[in-house]
Amino acid sequence: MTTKTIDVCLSPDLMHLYQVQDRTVVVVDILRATSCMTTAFAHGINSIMPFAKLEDCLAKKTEGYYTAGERDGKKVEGCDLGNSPFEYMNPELKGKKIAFTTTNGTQAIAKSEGAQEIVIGSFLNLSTVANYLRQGTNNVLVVCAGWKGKVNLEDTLFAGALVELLKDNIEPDCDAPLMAQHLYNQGKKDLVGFLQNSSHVKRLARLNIHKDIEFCLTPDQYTVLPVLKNKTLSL
Ligand code: 3SL
Repeated sequence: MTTKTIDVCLSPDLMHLYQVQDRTVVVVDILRATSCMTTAFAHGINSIMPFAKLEDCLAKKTEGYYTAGERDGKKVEGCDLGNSPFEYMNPELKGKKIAFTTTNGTQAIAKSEGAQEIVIGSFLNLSTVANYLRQGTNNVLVVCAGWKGKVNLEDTLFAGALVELLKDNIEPDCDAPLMAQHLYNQGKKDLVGFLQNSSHVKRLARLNIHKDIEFCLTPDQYTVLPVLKNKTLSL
């Protein structure tokens, strides 16, 4: 039996370096898009349609979708929802469809198009993602959403957590997974503290959303695994 491999794309702008057609891609945007998506499904949302462009997202309103929009950390005017995981715990959203666009997370999903399979990862469903990848037959690529093409710590830490959890089953493909794994092992005892000087934590702290940061860095709150099929995420 050949050993499966795991690689990490540290920014969507590096996607041209990776072949995805035979891989399971895990898209991650810890702060906060994929954490919101995980939370939404755990609280009973029916489906999420991710959009790179705001206007495409807003157009879905006429088809009965709730719209969720974030740019530069702030809720987009005219959207029903922003990008705090706590908004997605609202029982009124149960069974509803959401059209979703964010600065980086939904762009990373768009750039992963063509993958054999796309799943959504966050610390909130970390073990569920790891178990799924362990049982699957595909090689894995973790796509970090980063920030406007730049690498960030929090998505890299999540990639490292996956590499660490899968180390007995899936082999690192290159140096990015090894680097991410080292980083995670350094920071795992106190992820919030480890990230205190990171650029996006500082950005979000200016918006006064420490609660979101702490929640998004809490492993294994949920067991859902959102999967993209026909441009729509569902369970
Ligand atoms: O860029 C994104 O996709 C967002 O998750 C960024 S923020 O956390 O809402 O600022």
